[in-house]
Amino acid sequence: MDKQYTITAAMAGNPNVGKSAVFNALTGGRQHVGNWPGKTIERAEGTFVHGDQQVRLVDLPGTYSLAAQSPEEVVARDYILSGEPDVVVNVVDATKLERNLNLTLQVLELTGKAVVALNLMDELENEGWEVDVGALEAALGVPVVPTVAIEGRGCRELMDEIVKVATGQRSTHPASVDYGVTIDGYVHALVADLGGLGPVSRQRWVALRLLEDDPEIVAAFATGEHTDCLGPEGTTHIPLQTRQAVLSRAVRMREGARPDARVEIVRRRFELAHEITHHVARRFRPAGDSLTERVDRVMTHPIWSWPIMAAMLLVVLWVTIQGANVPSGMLEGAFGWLAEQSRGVLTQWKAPWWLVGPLVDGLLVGTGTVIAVMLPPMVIFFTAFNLLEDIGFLPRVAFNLDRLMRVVGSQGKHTLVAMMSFGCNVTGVLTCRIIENAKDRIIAVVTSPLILCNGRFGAGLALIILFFGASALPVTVIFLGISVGTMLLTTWVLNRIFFREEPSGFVMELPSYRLPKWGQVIWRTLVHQVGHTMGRAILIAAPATFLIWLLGNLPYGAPFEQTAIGRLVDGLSTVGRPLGLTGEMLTALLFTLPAKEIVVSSLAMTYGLQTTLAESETVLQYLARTWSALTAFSFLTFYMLYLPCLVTVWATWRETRSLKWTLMSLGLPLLVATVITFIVYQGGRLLGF
Ligand SMILES: Nc1nc2c(ncn2[C@@H]2O[C@H](COP(=O)(O)OP(=O)(O)OP(=O)(O)O)[C@@H](O)[C@H]2O)c(=O)[nH]1
Ligand SMILES: [Mg+2]
Repeated sequence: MDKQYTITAAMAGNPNVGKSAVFNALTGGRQHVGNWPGKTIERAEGTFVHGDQQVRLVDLPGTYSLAAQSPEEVVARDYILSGEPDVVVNVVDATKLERNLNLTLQVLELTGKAVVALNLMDELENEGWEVDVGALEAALGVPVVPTVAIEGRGCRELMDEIVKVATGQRSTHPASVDYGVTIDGYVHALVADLGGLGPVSRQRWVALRLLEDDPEIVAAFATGEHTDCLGPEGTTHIPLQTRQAVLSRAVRMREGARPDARVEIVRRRFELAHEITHHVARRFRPAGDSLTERVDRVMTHPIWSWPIMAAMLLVVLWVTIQGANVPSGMLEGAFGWLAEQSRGVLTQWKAPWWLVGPLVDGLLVGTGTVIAVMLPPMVIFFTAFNLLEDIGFLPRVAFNLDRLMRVVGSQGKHTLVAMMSFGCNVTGVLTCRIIENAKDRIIAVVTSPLILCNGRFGAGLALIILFFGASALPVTVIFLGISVGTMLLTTWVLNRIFFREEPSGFVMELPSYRLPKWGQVIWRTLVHQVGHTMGRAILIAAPATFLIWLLGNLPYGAPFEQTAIGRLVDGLSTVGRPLGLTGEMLTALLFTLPAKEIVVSSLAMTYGLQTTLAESETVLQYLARTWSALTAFSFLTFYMLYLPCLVTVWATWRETRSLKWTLMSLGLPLLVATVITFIVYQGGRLLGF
């Protein structure tokens, strides 16, 4: 049967209430779920079948309101208003009902085709509260389904209500806010003027927004500019004169209104949310000081938070470094054995040199080395990191990082971008969208690549462990410091030199601490981080190492210096000398541009082509033996900071559409890398390292 998506449902709700968790539970999707607000930045789609209905579900970014103040709010509201969704699934955090209902009431003002998923019911109970679901349903006039998204509780019922509301089998009577006689009078008058503009509920909504001086709607009326919120046709079918007449009438009303119309609209809505909550929620166990509050007194303390965060970081890194050694050694042994066996077999079969070389020395040894040195530390580090994310530590780190960002003249949303960039610079660059101020956005985009992403950190950590052994822990901390430090410094410099505008503020909510969900943690670690990074390391490394091998062996039989790689190494060695970098290192870094993860195998190749190794020694072991600490440190400094990977460059271009800024996002990290490596190397030499 040709399956058609008969129903489209959109998720809406405050940040961090479990929208993506509900989405995943309903669709079997794998959207990022974690304990901090602001994870979902783009629309994501999934489907499920319920009875004989196909439902297309759209996950949206979280938003506290539907006022067009920030881009996330606009994404959510434009989509709800675009006319595409047949029903809105409003996910509500039951433990913060009053604040969440403020959004619910705004949604109901837009559409009566809504279902409320009252999520986090388990936490509500733990906190000693209960909600009378029937009474809430009666007060809101739309179905309310209690859910525990992470356990899949309430999903069937939710699907049921989604389908019923969308198909009209269940009629709704959405609650509406009583704005008082004055404002209601204005709204009525404006609705009469707005006759041609879609259904009455939409007219009423537009009238209220005009009274609130909503920038998007006002612009649409003033200039005829298209906006999804006014439906597919926008205002184009209303003559300009009529539009402007409506607008000036609304302005007159707004200016004449006492009390202020904008304040009154918000106040009345809050009042209703408060009333409903008061009516339906009841505490059944006396309040204690919550654990979250007690822990946060220390975690967000201006002084104590720093040593505690440092201690947590040190513990995670220590466990990673200590734990990685044994499995790394075992894997290395296993791959070494495999390579020897394969070489033996291939030689026995009289396979030609051009097959044995790339297959065994390139592919097998290369891939084996990458897996052996990178896999163990990454699995341990990311498991620990994801546990901290699930418990809810990231927003606290962001909260403290925000203090530093303020010092350098950036703050708020840039902090969130920086947090995202730690995962992946591409995501970081995409997150910059939420920054409204164009100049702040550019600064955030071009400084993102200075932050160590998963890939660079994974590969870098493996190399640090290899080169620094017992001192790996302090060295790792220094590199994290260099990364964050250079990001803060360049932000400060850019803020000082180029731009002098007020940065945008941002409120990041500190969610309650939660017990980690192991399934979620393991999935994110293995698939999103380790799988993704190792996948790139192996998939891109294979052709890259093959290419290096080929270019390093042609013409066949020629001495290394006369091959293409040999010439490249020779040429680059002069360039790298002041930074303590050899031609081999720079050649390897050149081949590492597509994906930072492949540095390990590129390095093994550029050195492996020409080095005579001791008995049963791998190239990396050889490097660890022959490189001085200063050489290794200089190389890693340059590697961690130099150019962003190609995907990040592409994302930067897509987001800025500006050649200048794309080049800047290449040039800035390169400049910073060169300067810092120069200081490190020359300083180290002066100090006698
Ligand atoms: N205990 C409990 N935790 C939940 C429940 N639903 C979600 N969570 C947790 O709440 C946190 C937030 O969930 P998400 O699904 O990422 O929230 P979101 O609304 O999509 O967040 P943003 O995309 O950042 O706006 C995660 O740590 C989830 O594991 C629930 O019903 N019970
Ligand atoms: Mg989400």
